[in-house]
Amino acid sequence: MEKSLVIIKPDGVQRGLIGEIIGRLERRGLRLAAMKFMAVSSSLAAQHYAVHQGKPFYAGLLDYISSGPVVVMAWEGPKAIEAVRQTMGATNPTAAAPGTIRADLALDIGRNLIHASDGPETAAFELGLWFLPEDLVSWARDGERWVFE
Ligand code: IDP
Ligand code: MG
Repeated sequence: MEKSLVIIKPDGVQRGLIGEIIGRLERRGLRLAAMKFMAVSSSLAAQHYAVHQGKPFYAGLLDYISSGPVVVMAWEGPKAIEAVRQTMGATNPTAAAPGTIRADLALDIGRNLIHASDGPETAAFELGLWFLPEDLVSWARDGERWVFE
């Protein structure tokens, strides 16, 4: 089953939106496979966002992601990567579709609450960066056949 690496960024934690964000992913039907609450070191932040090195917002982005604790999760399901990106909404909250996490709960591109993997290769890299293989729990929910065909 496809997995996506999702982070509730420090603004989501500080604003008390952990439950709201998890609730949206849970209600969508995605299945939680791993979760931890942690501080982000500057070296982990740099590895996670290495792809953005050199961009004007890079330094601010590293400060932002390591400015407070985060919730890091793996969510799985059919087309989980695409499904989470859709539920999350576009990078800039004011360009995100209404009904998405970013449009409904955020305003600024630099305070957009949540990270999610953007493709299968990114997901594999990010899951390996944030979790050990044994952190990923293999399980099935009762009643899952009513969500996964
Ligand atoms: P994504 O989070 O939707 O995948 P990316 O383009 O991968 O968006 O950018 C990573 C993160 O960098 C964004 O979520 C946002 O926090 C930050 N970011 C992207 N573009 C800007 C910008 O123009 N100004 C400030 N922060 C930005
Ligand atoms: Mg991205």
